[in-house]
Amino acid sequence: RSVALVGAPTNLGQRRVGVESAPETLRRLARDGALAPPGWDVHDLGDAFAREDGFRSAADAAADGGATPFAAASAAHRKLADAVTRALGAGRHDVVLALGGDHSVSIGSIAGVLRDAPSARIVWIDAHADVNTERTSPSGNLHGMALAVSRQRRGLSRDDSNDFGGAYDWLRTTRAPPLDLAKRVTYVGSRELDPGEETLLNALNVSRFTGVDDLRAFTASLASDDDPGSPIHASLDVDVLDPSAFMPCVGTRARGGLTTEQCVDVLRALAATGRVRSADVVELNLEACETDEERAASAANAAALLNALLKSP
Ligand code: DIR
Ligand code: MN
Ligand code: MN
Ligand code: MN
Repeated sequence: RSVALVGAPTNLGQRRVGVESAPETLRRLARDGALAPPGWDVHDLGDAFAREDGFRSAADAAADGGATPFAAASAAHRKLADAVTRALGAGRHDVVLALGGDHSVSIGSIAGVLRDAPSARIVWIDAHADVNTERTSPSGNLHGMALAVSRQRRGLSRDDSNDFGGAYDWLRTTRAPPLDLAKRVTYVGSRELDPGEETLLNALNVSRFTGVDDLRAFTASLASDDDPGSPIHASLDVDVLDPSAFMPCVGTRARGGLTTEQCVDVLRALAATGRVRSADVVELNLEACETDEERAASAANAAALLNALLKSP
């Protein structure tokens, strides 16, 4: 079986430098044979855009008040969407993995996936819900708005100016339908929601599985899915793991969280459906932690999660 890697080396969706280097880290693990289980063949398709196009220094972020540079972020995401659609369409790969980068890259990968398969399901595995709009976002960081953009193609701007300066207008002219949160999205592991996100998800009645019992309920629910034919895109923010024990190297540490083993179980259950066609792995930031031990553990745990997504033939 074949897994394709597409790099998305960007930090534009948040303010910390370092997350743009994760594709290189994950590739190194792939070259060392640590990324795919036996029976899988790794095909590295390179980066969807140049690192310079997705990079902002900490000084730049401070200079512009930390606000997301939407035009630059959007241009990178558009290239990722094209790379993902191309990789899926070629039919040569069983699974396509987008390697972030911060979680805003999912705006691109989801557009790319929905263009290939409009009925795809999104499983959002993350400590956070990433469904803030410009109005509800406490941070102004685009990585916390990825699903809101995929859903509405607009950010409900704070000041009633054009949303994102029109940067995401291209989403309206792709063949990708807007993402229906209630019908297509399931949250796993979300534990730190902002007030506006909580209100929205409750109003739309979006499925969320958080605690340990919930995780079991989620894996059980996969067997009785009402739409077993549709492909699954797993969007994996590694901050879903407990930062104190398993994933210290992330930009936003949320108290508590899954053990690596719990997350592996969820991912294996997803893989066992045979429906996982694509995934993101995002937010690994080896500059956001202190020691070499933390870096080694975080990278190894990220690789363990990716391996669990690939079903043994
Ligand atoms: C927070 C953090 N909810 C925000 N989001 C993160 O900025 O909107 N998502 N870190 O992964
Ligand atoms: Mn091959
Ligand atoms: Mn996230
Ligand atoms: Mn997160």
